[in-house]
Amino acid sequence: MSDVLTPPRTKTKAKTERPRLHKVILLNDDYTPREFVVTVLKGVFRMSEEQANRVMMTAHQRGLCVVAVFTRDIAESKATEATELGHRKGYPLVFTTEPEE
Ligand code: TYC
Repeated sequence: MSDVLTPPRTKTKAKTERPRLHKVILLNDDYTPREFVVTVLKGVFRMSEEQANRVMMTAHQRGLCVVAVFTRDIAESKATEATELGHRKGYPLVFTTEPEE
């Protein structure tokens, strides 16, 4: 009889990890008109007037506000689009992104 052990059979299981979500963050500044920030939030992030007002006022009072979370590509393209709308009008409005923990 042989003493050779057969190695344990290993199975590889494909694990699909959920993509990390990224936050879009609105930064306050002293120059962009409040109404313009609300218009951008409604247009780019599909918010109601009330939601947009709440987010704008939170950023205005606290310095920043998380607008929404998306997959990285969508978060980045929405932040860029919203920031460009402000810059096109000469406003220093900034939307940035950050990965969720
Ligand atoms: N602070 C601006 C003002 O007083 C309004 C504003 C709010 C700008 C939120 C940016 O993210 C912002 N005109």
